[in-house]
Amino acid sequence: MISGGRLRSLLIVPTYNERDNLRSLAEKIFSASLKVDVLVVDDDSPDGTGEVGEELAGQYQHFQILHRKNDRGYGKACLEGFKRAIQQHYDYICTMDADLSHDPSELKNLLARLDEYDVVIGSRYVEGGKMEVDWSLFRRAVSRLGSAFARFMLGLSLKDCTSGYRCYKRKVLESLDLDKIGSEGYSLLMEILYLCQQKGFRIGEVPIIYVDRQRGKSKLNRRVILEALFYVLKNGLRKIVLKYS
Ligand SMILES: Nc1nc2c(ncn2[C@@H]2O[C@H](COP(=O)(O)OP(=O)(O)O)[C@@H](O)[C@H]2O)c(=O)[nH]1
Ligand SMILES: [Mg+2]
Repeated sequence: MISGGRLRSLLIVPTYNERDNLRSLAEKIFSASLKVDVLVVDDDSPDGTGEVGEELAGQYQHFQILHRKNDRGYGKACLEGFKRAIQQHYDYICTMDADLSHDPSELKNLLARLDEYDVVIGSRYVEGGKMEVDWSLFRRAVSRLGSAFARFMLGLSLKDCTSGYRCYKRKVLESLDLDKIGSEGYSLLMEILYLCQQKGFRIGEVPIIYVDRQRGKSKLNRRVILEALFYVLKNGLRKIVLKYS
């Protein structure tokens, strides 16, 4: 499937119970004339997101859906999407949430910066970036402190380490041993950044305006927060031990 232009981009959208968002998202993406193919990776959502995805795949030529059965995880779904994107030789591989917190019309700003960077992060915390959310203090703290903690412990030089709005050049994902990546949930976001930084890839941030989801529920839970915290602690401590041994 060639989507205009010379370079092909695949936008991976992991979904779990996003039935009420998926159609609007597809409409926004395709009406913005973004020259991307879309791959939804659904974990057998009980609310029927997979069926909506099938309808959309029948309707839009540039929309595909991958159904994962008997398994769950944001990270695992993205990894499966990355493998398919590599197999299908996409040049640029992007990720976006399904809940419309990420504005599809900003994708072109991210893609444009791939001429300069290998990885581009849609960032809420750089100048011009914004969070328009009505979050609890706990939720704000998880997002802000999570990024700050990862930055400090892993030596990451980015402001927004937990944004799922990103674009990668294919060579970046090809260079990682995807089968060795242990993160199952959102921790993948930090793990990939850490690996990319170690490999010396150029990582840039562009401002995005992040809005609250209007429909459906967040899947952020204690389990995925703990997994991310554990990843940062384990690797941060390993880094310190290696430095002083
Ligand atoms: N395939 C898959 N997608 C998931 C899973 N958990 C979350 N997502 C998707 O990941 C994106 C971000 O999740 P969301 O619940 O909005 O997290 P939040 O923005 O941190 O509150 C959304 O598109 C979700 O549908 C999962 O276990 N499997
Ligand atoms: Mg969300």
